[in-house]
Parts: sequence; C-alpha cells; structure tokens
Amino acid sequence: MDIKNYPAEPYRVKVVETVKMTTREQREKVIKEAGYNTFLINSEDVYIDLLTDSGTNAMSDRQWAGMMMGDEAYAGSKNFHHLEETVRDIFGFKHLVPTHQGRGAENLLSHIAIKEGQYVPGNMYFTTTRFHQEANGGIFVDIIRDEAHDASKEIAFKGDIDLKKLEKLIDEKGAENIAYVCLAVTVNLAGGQPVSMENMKAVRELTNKHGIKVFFDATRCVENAYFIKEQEKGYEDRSIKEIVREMFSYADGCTMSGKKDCIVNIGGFLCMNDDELFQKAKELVVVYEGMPSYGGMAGRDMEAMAIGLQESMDFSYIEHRVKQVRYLGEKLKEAGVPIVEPIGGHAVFLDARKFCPHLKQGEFPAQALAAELYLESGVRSMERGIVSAGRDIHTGENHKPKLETVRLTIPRRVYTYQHMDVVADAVIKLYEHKEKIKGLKFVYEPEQLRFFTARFEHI
Ligand code: PLI
Repeated sequence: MDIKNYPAEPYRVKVVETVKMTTREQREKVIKEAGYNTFLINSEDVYIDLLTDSGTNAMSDRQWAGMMMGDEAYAGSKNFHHLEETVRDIFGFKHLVPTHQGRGAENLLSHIAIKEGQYVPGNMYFTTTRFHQEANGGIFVDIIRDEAHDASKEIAFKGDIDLKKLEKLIDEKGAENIAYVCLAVTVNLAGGQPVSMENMKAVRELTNKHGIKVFFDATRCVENAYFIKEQEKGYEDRSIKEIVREMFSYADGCTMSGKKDCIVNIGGFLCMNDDELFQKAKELVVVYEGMPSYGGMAGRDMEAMAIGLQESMDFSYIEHRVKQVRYLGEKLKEAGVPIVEPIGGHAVFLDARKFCPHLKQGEFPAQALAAELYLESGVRSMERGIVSAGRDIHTGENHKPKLETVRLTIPRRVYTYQHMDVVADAVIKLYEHKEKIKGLKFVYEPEQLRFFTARFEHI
C-alpha cells in the first residue's frame, strides 16, 4: 500500500489523553461482565475506541476558546444567534431549532410531520430515526437501491434512493399518505455510503411533482460532500461548502446529529423552511428539549458547534478524515478480510457473514465478532446487524438485515495512522482463527433499541 496516497494529519497535537492497554485476562473478565455487549464496557477498559464517531471528536483550540464565550442565559443566548447564522450560511435553511442531539430533532420532526398510518420512505433505516417515525404512527419503507444491501458490490453512490421504488410507493399509496421522504447523507448502516447530487436532485424533482416534502438526515453530510467532490462529474472544482449548500437546496429541511460532522461532543438541530412547521416545532421543543434558543444545549455547546461546522468545510480536514478511514479499510482488504465495499466515510464495516460463515444470523455473528475483537486486542467496535435491527413493532419478529456487520468507527481528529495499523493487525490476527468465534444468545433483551443495553452469553 502506498502511504503517499494518504495525507498527514492537517493539525498538530496540543493536548493528549493517555490510553491504557489491558491484559487478555482483564479483558476476559470485562467482556463477560458486559454481557458480550461492547456498549456495556467502561471506556477505561478500552485501548482504541472505535465504538462510534458520535460525540467522540477532538475539538480544536478555536472551539475550546469558543466554549469560554458561552452565554448561558436561559433565553436569547448570543451563541444561539451565532449558530443560527452559521447554519443558515452553510445549509441555506430559514429556521433552526436546536436540540440536545440528533434523536431530539428526529423526535420533534416525527411528531409534527407524521400522521398516524402515513408512510416514511427512506434510504435504509437508522435505529433512532426509525424508532421515532414508528413511535409517531409512521410506517418506514426502505427505498434505497438494491445494491446497498450487498456488502461486496463496489459501486459509487451506493446510498442513492431507487427512484422506481419511490415512484411505485407514491402510485400505490397516494402522495397524501406519504409523510415525507427521509434522505440520509451518508447512509450509516449501509457502510457510510454517499448519495450523489444527481440522485438528490431527482428525488426533489419527483417529490415536487407530488407535493411531498423531503427531509435530509444531515448527520454526515460533509463526508457526503467530499465523496461528491471526489467522484461526481462536474464537482471536482467546487468547494465543500458550495457542494453542501447545493445538496440542501434539494431539501425542505433536515435533522442533524451535531456529534458527527459538526465535530463536537454533544448537540443537534432541526431545520426547515416552512413557517407553519417551524411554529409547531417551536411549540414542541419547549416540552422535550428547552427554550427554542437553546433546545437542550448549553450556550458554550452551541458556540463550539458553530465553530466546528465552519471548520468542517475545510477541504484538508475532510480529505484527511475520509482517507484515514480508507487507509484502515484498504489494509484489511489487502489482507483478504471481508469488508463492506466501497469503504464509506466514517467507518470500516467488517462483513460478519463472511468473517464467521460458521455462525447463523440467529447466533448473532456480528455481536460475537465485536466481543471477540475486544477480547483479542482491546479494540472496541459495534455490532450493526440483526441485534441493531431489532424487531418488527407489529409482528414481534426479528428484522433480518442482509448486512450483518461490525463497525470500526473512526472518531474525528482523534487517532493516527499508526493506531489504524494496530487495529488492522488485530482484525487480521483474529481473521486467522475466525472459526473459534462462538455464537451468542440473549440473556436480556430490552424492548426498544435493544442493542444499547442487551446482554448475551455464549451458546
Ligand atoms: O446519536 P444522536 O441522537 O445524536 O443521532 C442519531 C443519529 C441519527 N442519524 C444517523 C445517521 C446517525 O448515525 C445517528 C446516530 N448515530 C450513532 C450514535 C452512531 O453511533 O452511528
């Protein structure tokens, strides 16, 4: 592999946090006590933490300086106005409703925009997003292109909506029975796959014809913009900011988990252009989050988010971010480890079906693999397969996603290429004796979003 293809970190280190290596004996005890669920391991017992890129980012000196400028007034904080101005400038939406994190925005949007029994088509599901849609009477319909469900299909813009599926849904159910289209940029559970600008534009044209609204899940939109610049014709010379602005010109609004592409540790927001919907969101935000001028965030958090969003528009930052993820993925691919392809924007996804062909999906291969990787190396990852998919709320049957994956998620500006080498070595070593990985069964299964707190034991 040619390291010259990978840019050095476009930052220098000012503060460090010591990480601790544990022994295999210690980890054996830890993983058993955690019920073989990596969510239940204490951070102190983890060497390299790739559980998630959510809220695990390293903030810049400018962001930390901004934290000291927090205006912690209960109402009308100046940091809210800074955030509002920044979001308007980058995304182009008229209204901003801050929330404590992404799911706060999903809760508000689902409340105000879904009527009982309406359909909510989306490009694959995300756990919390689908939960709020269904909890508010919506019926989620997956309209992502078929290839997204196939781990080994290496095609560009694998996150695109299949327009024929959307058209069919509109024809069959009627436009009035569709609450809105939820378009995620990028698609987390498909492997961090981007959506093309062409697809966004086409979805806008089709929904405009039928008077259907489109809300983007903006969570990893900057990564999506990078892929467009890199791979979509006509965008090579456009800035990341210009691309983001065009992307959101095809939406009526968005939900955002700021914990990802806003490069902060907490926060989120809901945006829209519609005045009436904004009025409703403002009435509801005070019930669930807080005043419309802070929505569950401290003034300092809003300031850090405004600055983080501006920093995320820097090409050097986002190029390094996406390429660092790619570096890990390419190393694994070279060693023959099965991963979801193409390599996405925020994580490398191990294909647990191929990694553990001796385990049936009902034996939770990805959950078992994530637990075993921790045991072997102290590297923490996350199951993104049948456990995360949960059960159908009507039938109680397990959803059985085609993608059964373990996600190695890279926090922003936190780890170096050498950390990626350590992770790659650990995964490759594990792959060499993969047949020893044992299946799991539930000993505790929560009713909602079970993956967070479920417990398992070996079969
Ligand atoms: O974790 P929240 O509530 O700030 O955001 C929820 C959320 C919404 N959409 C997408 C695409 C997500 O990835 C997302 C959260 N993701 C987490 C926590 C993750 O580990 O991927």
